[in-house]
Amino acid sequence: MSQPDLVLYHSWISSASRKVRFCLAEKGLAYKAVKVSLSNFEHHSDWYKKLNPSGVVPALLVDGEPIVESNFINEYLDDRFPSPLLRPTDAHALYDMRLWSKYIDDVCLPAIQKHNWMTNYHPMAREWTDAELEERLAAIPTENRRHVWYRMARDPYTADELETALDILTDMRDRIEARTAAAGWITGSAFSLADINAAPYAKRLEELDPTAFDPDRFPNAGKWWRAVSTRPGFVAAKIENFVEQGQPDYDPDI
Ligand SMILES: N[C@@H](CCC(=O)N[C@@H](CS)C(=O)NCC(=O)O)C(=O)O
Repeated sequence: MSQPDLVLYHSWISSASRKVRFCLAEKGLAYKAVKVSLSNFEHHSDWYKKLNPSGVVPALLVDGEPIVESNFINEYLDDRFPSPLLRPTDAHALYDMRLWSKYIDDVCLPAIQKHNWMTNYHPMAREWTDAELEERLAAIPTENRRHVWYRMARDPYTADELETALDILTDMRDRIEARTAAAGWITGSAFSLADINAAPYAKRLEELDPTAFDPDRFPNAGKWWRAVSTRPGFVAAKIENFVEQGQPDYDPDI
């Protein structure tokens, strides 16, 4: 069977996009990457909301059909292209992989977002006039993200909120330290989507706290992070420094 046509609408610095790039690379799948500029609000444009009605990246077109939600995209890829298999076959381990991936999306994403958005979007959004703000908010399809963009413009995250967010990511590291004690991977006995889905968060945590994966203090998590971040798939996915990769002129061929 020939490979379907895959087009990934993504942002280099988006953790959810990074998860999908990592999965595509691990599977050796060829795809076209289309950059969606978040600072130019391309993700809130009508054409993009037809691909992802939530107005967030990523979206993957499979033979022209959009699929969304990075956890589900990665599972879809594993269903459709099972070699190499990236999910455990044991029912309980599979359940655990899904629970972990939901935790990453529900808990770690909003935490990382606080730091990323204060760096990237608050300096721009605070300059908007009330009329500009109203126009921007009107294009955002979900209440949750309207609220976050409002906060970027008028009510930035406080030092306490940023500290709590970092604590959440540090707790993720502690969970990884405990989970990897048995077999070196987050779920079950092999590298899986659980590891892929956590990797962009580990990368960003290490940038915010360079000691986060210190192998002397966190031997299991340190070893795990070295194993994950040196995989050819991780390197091919270009999960790189957030600030450098967030520059408008960063757009290498993938
Ligand atoms: N649950 C979604 C989250 C997607 C998401 O939040 N994407 C972020 C980047 S990591 C985004 O598009 N942010 C821009 C915005 O909300 O305006 C997924 O996993 O695909």
